[in-house]
Amino acid sequence: MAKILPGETDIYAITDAGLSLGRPLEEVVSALLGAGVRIVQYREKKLKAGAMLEECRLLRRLTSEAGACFIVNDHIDIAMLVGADGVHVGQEDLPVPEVRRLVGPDMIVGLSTHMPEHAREARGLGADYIGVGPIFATNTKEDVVDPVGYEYLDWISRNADLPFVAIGGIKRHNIAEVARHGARCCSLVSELVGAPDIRARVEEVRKAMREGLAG
Ligand code: 3NM
Repeated sequence: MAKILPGETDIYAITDAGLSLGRPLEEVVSALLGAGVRIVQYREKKLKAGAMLEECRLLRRLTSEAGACFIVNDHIDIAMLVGADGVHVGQEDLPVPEVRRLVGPDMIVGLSTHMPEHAREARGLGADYIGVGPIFATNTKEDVVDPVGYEYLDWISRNADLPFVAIGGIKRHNIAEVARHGARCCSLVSELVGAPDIRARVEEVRKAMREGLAG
């Protein structure tokens, strides 16, 4: 078990089998962890619950061995069954207070937010961190809201009362700019799991982010 929040680390990786160039989940996540990624979220929309449970058991083992934090998207039951470090929900999923009632005080609860109003509510609802996005257009998430651009990110950088992770369309060519707008932690899906050499891609992304943070 490793409870690591956005802000305590720079990269927050999210799985997506459909973007992983046909490679098995174990290979993809092992590469991410081998590259030093310290938060991994399991986010798969197309599998049945039984198959998800098996995959989450595997990721719990891999992340524990690596001392990394393991978050499950949406599926509170599976997160609890495998002893994940946290769960992540969206605005239209189970409300955070109900999630908290289920998972108890210790599990991390993350909430996707898309506007200052969502962010202002998040802490009172009991969220431990928020996602801020989509910063740019993305094809990775279905039913995604319009990009929030830098406006919301700039606002959150000045006003955040919770750790936050920027997400949505973040790539190695724009991450320095995202960091300059105040993001200390970025979540990337297609840019990482879709890279032919995941380790090399994580290093590239990290380097670009460091350059952005350095100003
Ligand atoms: N959540 P990519 S955007 C899972 O804005 C997810 O809440 C978002 O994928 C949000 O890095 C997104 O490939 C997908 O653009 C991000």
